[in-house]
Amino acid sequence: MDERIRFYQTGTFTVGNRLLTPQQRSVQADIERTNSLNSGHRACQGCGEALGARYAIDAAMRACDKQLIAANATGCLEVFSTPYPETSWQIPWIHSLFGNTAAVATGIAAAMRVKGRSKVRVIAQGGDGGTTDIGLGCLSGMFERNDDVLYVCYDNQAYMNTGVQRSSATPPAARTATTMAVGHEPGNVFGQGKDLPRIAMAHAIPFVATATVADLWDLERKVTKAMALHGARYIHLFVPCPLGWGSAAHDTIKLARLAKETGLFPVFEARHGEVTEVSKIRRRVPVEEYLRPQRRYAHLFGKQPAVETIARIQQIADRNIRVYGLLEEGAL
Ligand SMILES: Cc1ncc(C[n+]2csc(CCOP(=O)(O)OP(=O)(O)O)c2C)c(N)n1
Ligand code: SF4
Repeated sequence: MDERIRFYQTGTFTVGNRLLTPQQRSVQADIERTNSLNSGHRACQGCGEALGARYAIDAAMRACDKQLIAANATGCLEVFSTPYPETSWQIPWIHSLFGNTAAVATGIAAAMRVKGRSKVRVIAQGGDGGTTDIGLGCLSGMFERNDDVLYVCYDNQAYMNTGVQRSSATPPAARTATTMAVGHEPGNVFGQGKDLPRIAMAHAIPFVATATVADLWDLERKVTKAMALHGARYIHLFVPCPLGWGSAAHDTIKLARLAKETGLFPVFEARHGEVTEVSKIRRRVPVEEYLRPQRRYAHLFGKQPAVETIARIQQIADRNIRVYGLLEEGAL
């Protein structure tokens, strides 16, 4: 009798994969993986962005039979991977300006179409600053025209490459170089920020998904799905940054998992503007568990803990849980 394989048995990319059929195995378990972002780059130890990019781009390469071109916004991913004249990329890759990656990718896709090279697929990628702030106009245009590009945003919640300045994806209360932990309301202000996955969904494009580097199998699956489609597609990937967050390098995966399990970062998939799938929370975690290990929130846990601020952050998580229906039935 076949026995159902449990998540934890396949959650690793080493031993667990052997329990699966070759078709079900992760891209990284495949000896044929491309190593698109090869070793030798200069990312910090424990960089979530480097990890996410490696898995996302290798999955995309497999999905299109290695016929892939990537455009990359200025930012950590570009800087640590490609200090000219060196590069860690093993794929055709172009560095765009900080704000025009989506437009550059659109141009590449158009050129390939004109040349009749319909098998060549295009990815655009950038950080949350390049995506939610300076690149948003080009990205919205790409969505609105339904250009044939998959855009991946690596969200580390600030402008890391230039020294940790606030972006419109920086969460409330977080300390950055421009939202200091001083004054009446230390850290970043409470407010709407920009919820890029929802903004992408408002364009009713064929595919929008969120993912974290805590579940790389899910990331590969979503990239593979996105690559099977044509038109504008968007993946928003949560990538902890030890340097900017003041977290331990070995806590990157743990923090990504806690962001999901608290409800602060909802993991879901949407087609044509409608949510079609959510990753449920298996063990609900109070936000404090996620905030405490990060020095960017240290001011909340001084001699007098900022109980009210923590409660406001908890409200954000609770709202996400309610809006997206994140709690698994019978979750603890
Ligand atoms: C027009 C322009 N303004 C500012 C910069 C300087 N700059 C380069 S990278 C960067 C921050 C990138 O932040 P983000 O997009 O969040 O990516 P991360 O480095 O966090 O991965 C800035 C401000 C630039 N290159 N071009
Ligand atoms: S600053 Fe952050 S995003 Fe940039 S390389 Fe270091 S860990 Fe990665």
